[in-house]
Amino acid sequence: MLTRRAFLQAGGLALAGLAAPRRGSGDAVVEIRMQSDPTGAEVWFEPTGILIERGQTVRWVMRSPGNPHTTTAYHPRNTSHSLRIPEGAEPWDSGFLLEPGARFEVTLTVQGVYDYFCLPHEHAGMVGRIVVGRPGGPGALPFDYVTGRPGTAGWQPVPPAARQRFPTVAAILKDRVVRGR
Ligand SMILES: [Cu+2]
Repeated sequence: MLTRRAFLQAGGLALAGLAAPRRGSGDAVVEIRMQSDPTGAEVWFEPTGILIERGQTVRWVMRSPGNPHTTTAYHPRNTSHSLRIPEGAEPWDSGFLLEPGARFEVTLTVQGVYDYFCLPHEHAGMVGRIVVGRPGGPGALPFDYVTGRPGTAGWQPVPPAARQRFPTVAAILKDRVVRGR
């Protein structure tokens, strides 16, 4: 199950965006920044790939003035996108985060691979991948696994520009944190 939490109090267990969660830190919050370069031409999640433990909370934080972003799970309930989170997990969609410092959190309790995107920037390759515990589920399958599969008619394929930007599951398992830039 996945829950949307109220903001945690300042001074809590937030880790710096690039700090890898340590073993046994199952209650720590992992931060992912939504970034853009000064011109707004480049947009990305930082880090883009991360390995966490079951039950950890992920917090996306807006760091991109004037360039709104979302964090949105690959799931048919989110504008008919392909399913790329575990079958037993709830999809999330933050809606637009506008102001620097705006944030959105989910707690991920189902093991597997979670792929997500930014709604306005999916075609610019603004996507990310989270592995919770051990990899598995639809997010661990190739992007074209939906082809010809019953029940997937109408699902939007992951666009080519986005496919190139996902870190591999192997890289996430090896490094725990994969930078976007
Ligand atoms: Cu974006």
